[in-house]
Amino acid sequence: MSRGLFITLEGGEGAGKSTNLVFVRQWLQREGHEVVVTREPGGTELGERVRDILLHSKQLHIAPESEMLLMFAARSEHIAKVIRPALAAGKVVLCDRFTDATYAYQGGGRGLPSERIVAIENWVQGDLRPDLTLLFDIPVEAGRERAGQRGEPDRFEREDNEFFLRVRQAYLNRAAREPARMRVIDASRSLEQVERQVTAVLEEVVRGR
Ligand code: Z5A
Repeated sequence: MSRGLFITLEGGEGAGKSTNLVFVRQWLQREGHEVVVTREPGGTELGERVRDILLHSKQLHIAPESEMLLMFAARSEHIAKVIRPALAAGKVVLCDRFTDATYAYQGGGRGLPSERIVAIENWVQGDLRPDLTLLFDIPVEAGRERAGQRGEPDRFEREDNEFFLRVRQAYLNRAAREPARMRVIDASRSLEQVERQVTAVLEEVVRGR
């Protein structure tokens, strides 16, 4: 393999990304791939600090434009230090959220025009795009119910249902425009049924390469 494979996991709150990330990693390792697991915002020292600001600054009002630029600042570091080196070494990069989340949350959720996101995406990423994105889709209420069983909500989790409905729609719109890359998984099903859908996609896309 001359270049590794870049796989991202996306979805609304409580959709099961973190749960399924473990399943995807194990599937890839059984297939003989070397896997680098990472996340956004985060994945580097700078990225994790930015994540802390973005998720846990309870009193700080952050303008949507600043929020988007912070996501891309963290991403730029992540691409340079983690993602590109791993791909160049032929590894599989498995990333919990990437730029589709910016289109969904800062675009759909916060209402920033997608042309601005496109411009910064092109500048920061050059030609780097995920090879495969698994979109874990679940109705907002059901996802929030699953997520709500955890501790105190972060800055995003405190948003209302309308915000998350826009996020979900933005994700689904992107998947409809790029069906080959972005595969929608019905995450409202049982874990076993979700894993079956994920396996089918991995067999088709990863084994098929
Ligand atoms: N963000 C952004 O705004 N812009 C960007 O560009 C980027 C990110 C990159 C951090 O994300 C926040 O950053 C995110 C968007 C923003 N904010 N939000 N909301 P995160 O990924 O770290 O946090 P999260 O979205 O809150 O993830 P999450 O709520 O942990 O969701 P999840 O990982 O998809 O869910 P989970 O932890 O795997 O599962 C939730 C629970 O459901 C858990 O108890 C599971 O055991 C259970 N579960 C999972 N699957 C099932 C099934 N199939 N049946 C029953 N129960 C299940």
